[in-house]
Amino acid sequence: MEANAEDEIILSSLPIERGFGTPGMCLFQEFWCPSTLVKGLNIFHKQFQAKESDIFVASFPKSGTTWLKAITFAIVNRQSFSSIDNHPLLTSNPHQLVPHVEMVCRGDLDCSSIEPRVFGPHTPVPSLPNSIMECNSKIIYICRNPFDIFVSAWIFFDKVKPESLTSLKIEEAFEMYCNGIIEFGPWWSHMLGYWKESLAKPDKVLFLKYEDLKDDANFQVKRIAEFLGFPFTQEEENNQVIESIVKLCSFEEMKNLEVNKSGIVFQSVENKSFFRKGESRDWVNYFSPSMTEKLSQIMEEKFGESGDIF
Ligand code: PAP
Repeated sequence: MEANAEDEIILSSLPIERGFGTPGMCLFQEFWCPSTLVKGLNIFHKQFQAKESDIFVASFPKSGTTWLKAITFAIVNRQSFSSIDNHPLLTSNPHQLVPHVEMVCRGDLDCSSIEPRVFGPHTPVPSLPNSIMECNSKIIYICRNPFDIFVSAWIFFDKVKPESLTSLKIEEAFEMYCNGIIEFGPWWSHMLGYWKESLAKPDKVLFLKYEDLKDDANFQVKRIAEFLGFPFTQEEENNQVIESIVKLCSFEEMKNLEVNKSGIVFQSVENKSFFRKGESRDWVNYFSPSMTEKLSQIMEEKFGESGDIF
């Protein structure tokens, strides 16, 4: 069967909802997938051939993907770009250097032939291709406080949605979020899937938190490099290579680059929309007491038995 015919059959048989920024999302393999990505996801799931050296920067949207893509790219390519002055991150958005793997599979983005290849999936664990799980490729997952994810997502998707789609009021978006209805949601099963995988296979999956990166980026960058098999030498540490990567990838530096003020990725998304505040706990400026109570309850219910995920 041709891919298009197969896509149509899949799409027509799936439940559909509007997303935060997408007119139609399908419940595809138990998560909400923008219908425009079903084709890419299906190809990714069934045909993607991972290489041993591949690195996957996985995340639920708005958890710190852009930041971790930049850090990972800078760590693994530091021998090629030892001079920070002409580093690709100064002239390209991290999403151009570390492509959205579902879009690569859909045929919209090129993937680098340089190894290690670094990709950014938003796909939850159960829908990852077997080839990723069966080889020695590495997955780094970035998780963020669900309160901050909600605010970041509500604001981001409102900016990038098609003009024909009405804006969601915060109460409407919150209701959807609490029901797991958001691009790549439910967010709790996304996080739990990678959390459990990181506990079962600590050499395969590194589970990071946005808040920990904010607290001590130097320590986390060192930890990521060791996990990926690209540890810093003593000489590099003495030469402040870790600090220079942290600075290059910092919110303030990246937000103020010309490419991130004026460029576009994924055909129509402004690079600047990926850099808003870059802070933890901005949610306190948006949540009412009843929203706080409701989301806290959901987190207790979903994560209560999962130890210290938060
Ligand atoms: P994506 O999943 O669509 O790629 P993602 O990068 O995960 O988005 O999320 C963007 C959030 O990361 C924004 O958070 P905010 O809305 O709360 O501000 C953005 O500001 C933040 N962000 C982007 N780059 C950095 C960075 N270098 N350091 C810290 N936070 C960052």
